[in-house]
Amino acid sequence: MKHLGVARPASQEPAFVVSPERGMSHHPAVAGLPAPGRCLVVGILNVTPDSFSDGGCWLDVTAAVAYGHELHLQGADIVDVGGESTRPGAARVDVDEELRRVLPVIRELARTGVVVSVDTTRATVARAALDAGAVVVNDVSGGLADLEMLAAVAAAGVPYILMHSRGPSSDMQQRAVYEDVVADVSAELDRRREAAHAAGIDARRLILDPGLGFAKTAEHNWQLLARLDELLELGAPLLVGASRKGFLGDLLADAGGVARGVADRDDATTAVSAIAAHAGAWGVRVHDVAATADAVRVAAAVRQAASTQGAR
Ligand code: PMM
Repeated sequence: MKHLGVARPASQEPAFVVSPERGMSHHPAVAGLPAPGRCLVVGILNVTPDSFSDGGCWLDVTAAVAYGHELHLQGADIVDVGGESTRPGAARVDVDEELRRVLPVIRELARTGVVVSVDTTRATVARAALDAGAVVVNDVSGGLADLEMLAAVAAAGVPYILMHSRGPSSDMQQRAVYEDVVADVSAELDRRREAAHAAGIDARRLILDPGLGFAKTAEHNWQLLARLDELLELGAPLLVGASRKGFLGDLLADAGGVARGVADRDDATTAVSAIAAHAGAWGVRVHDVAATADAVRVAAAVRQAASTQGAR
């Protein structure tokens, strides 16, 4: 069941960090973004007609802004606004249309104090979104779709979410071939990170994301989740985006093998988020913010208890 929570003021956040000596790292901080000492909740707001889960829901600016505020009140640390669907097979949207969709929403959310990221692969859209008040660029292409992207982010000096993918959504699943998916994704992320550094993006502002579902089969996604510790060895804050994705639908298929519908994958998503947060992820990108806000606090409490093991 959905519920409307009220965002906790910063003063009530558990002000702890986990001892790295006990094998768990501190929750990493990213310069310029909230650092509550737990995994961050990134709420998804797709202003698109065709995203796989919430496509068509928030095309109206007023409705989209109201929903962004709802996500914020439910506990989203960041609201991620996107104007182009990245579902497998999706066609590209015109740049003017992408701008028309996201800018008014970003402007109003930012004006009212919401921390906003823009989910785009285009430098033009990133620049305009930052001008409108966004403070993070989330690029599912990791800088590969638009060769101006890394320089644009470097010039703006804002945090950059660099996600692993292997080319456009239109045919990405054909490229889901790996020797060892975790080692290969780590190596490819590392190379893109080098490119980001070379372009002038500060390491303190770089977040890496394994890109669940992007050129990955269900088994690849499970391997990446099972071995998040190896991805964390890259030494960068890690964002995990499993929300409502197909591999969860497959996992929860009915007796006839029919995948669970997107609207009924939130509990499984929350379970993934708890696991990722416990493993030390910097953030999780989700549709169901209220449940996730609770889950990341549970994970933080367990990490905290682990760090004080033996305390009387
Ligand atoms: N997934 C989608 C879109 N943007 N961004 C990041 N950083 N990581 C993701 O896993 C990711 C993303 C696709 O999901 P959606 O259509 O529900 O937004």
